[in-house]
Amino acid sequence: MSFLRKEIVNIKSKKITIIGMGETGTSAALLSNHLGADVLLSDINESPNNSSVKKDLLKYGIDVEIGKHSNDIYDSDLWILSPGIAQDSDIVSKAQKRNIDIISEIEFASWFTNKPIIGLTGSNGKTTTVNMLYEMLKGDNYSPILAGNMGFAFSRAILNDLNKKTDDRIYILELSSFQLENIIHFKPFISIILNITPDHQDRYIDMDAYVEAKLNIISNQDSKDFLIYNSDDPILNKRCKNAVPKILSFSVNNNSENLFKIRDSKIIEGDSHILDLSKIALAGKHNLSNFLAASTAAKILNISNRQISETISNFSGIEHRLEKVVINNGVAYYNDSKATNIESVIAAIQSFSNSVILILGGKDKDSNFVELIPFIKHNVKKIISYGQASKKIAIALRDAVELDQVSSLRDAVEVCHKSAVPGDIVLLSPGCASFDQFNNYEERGNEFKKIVNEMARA
Ligand code: UMA
Ligand code: ADP
Repeated sequence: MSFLRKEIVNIKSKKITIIGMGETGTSAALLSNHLGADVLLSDINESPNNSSVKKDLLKYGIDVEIGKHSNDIYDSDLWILSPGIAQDSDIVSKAQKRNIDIISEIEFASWFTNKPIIGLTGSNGKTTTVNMLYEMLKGDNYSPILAGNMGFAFSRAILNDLNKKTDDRIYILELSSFQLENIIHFKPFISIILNITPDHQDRYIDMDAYVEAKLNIISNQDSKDFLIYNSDDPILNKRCKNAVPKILSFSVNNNSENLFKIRDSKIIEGDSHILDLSKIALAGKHNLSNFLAASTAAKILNISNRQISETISNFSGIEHRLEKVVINNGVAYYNDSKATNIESVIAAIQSFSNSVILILGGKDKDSNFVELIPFIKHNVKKIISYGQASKKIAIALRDAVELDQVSSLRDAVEVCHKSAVPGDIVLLSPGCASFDQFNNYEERGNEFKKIVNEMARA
């Protein structure tokens, strides 16, 4: 059995193994079971949550194993791999040796729709920008659905749409590099690449491998499709210029080739004045870049300039991304828990002109914290490092700025509270993953907000 030609893909009665039982695996299991496949869902972890999901899935007749990957996983025509499972893991190598076709869940779900797909990737700004685009598209002509890395699996969206009349459906997919590994046919009508800067270097052999995974987004596009890319990004500039699809770029620098231009502190499109930069609801040059990306895609889809400018002036951001928590004694506290790599920390620092006390730390992703030095010199007066990466951060930055090393997030906030004076910004922009002390970045951001609000009330 081969899945290499999309027109002959038929999964009825095929044996499908799905590895990982999070949102991705569970949704892929429900979709493939619904379409008549013989499914085995396997997860190494026997958590209470997995036990409860297993109970639910058994009701659908889906075979589930938890707490192990048994040899049954290799008795399969096709593997769907959750994004958290690395290509070089033992089970993947064994499946490859047995010539089992391995695909990502995004690839899998895309087999079951002919509706247009907008695929968006990048190292930073994905969730923010897909939400901006969603706001621009919802209206009379389109019925957009957001799915992918933002937390709602594409398979779940496809399953919900089966047997529904959805003529105006358009899927807006947020895609991580992990989800773009193991792509065979996946072909967005519009692909958007926001930026490529180092991230997930603990997973990839080198930066090139990470870049290649991201660029898989355009690998099946043809000359009728579109690619929108950030021409301010040196890697993208080099790699996208000669791509096969129709190319549109965006830039926060006044680039004459772009659909949207920045001129005299205004966003301009052709002869139309879209908006004064001062009217943009979200702070930071990085968010202007995100808006230009979303607006360019909206324009391809004939969205009016009015709808675009209304979205830019009203869109107030997403939780855990430079989110203002409280002003306490003249000190503003910001939760940027989703800043899990160096570039997003730089974007956060550059969004403020006031003095910043910066909390960095968490689980290191093999990042080079020294890259922060030119930026912290600008307006960061103190750094508090905490968690597993605290020592590595301290070694990298202690000669450049006053730095305190603590163990927990609570300790870090307490030090900030004591050190800050009116006019300062206290910024949690950790530059690391959360998994050393929290289940995810949301939990870390919520804990930060809880501590900060407690202190404000005390
Ligand atoms: N597992 C195994 N065997 C292994 C390794 C793991 O069974 O050898 C199991 C784990 O026990 C766990 C499951 O696999 O139960 C986890 O799968 P997963 O990590 O792929 O998690 P999902 O819950 O399916 O979430 C994934 C994305 N996670 C990752 O890419 C790590 C979610 O992105 C995404 O929202 C979701 O699919 C829906 O599409 C999160 C993320 O951190 C937010 N993404 C990274 C980022 O944004 O930087 C890429
Ligand atoms: P992603 O989904 O790619 O992780 P998010 O929109 O969730 O992106 O934002 C993650 C972090 O990156 C936040 O700290 C946010 O402030 C920052 N950020 C958003 N857009 C950009 C950008 N274009 N460049 C750099 N950092 C950005």
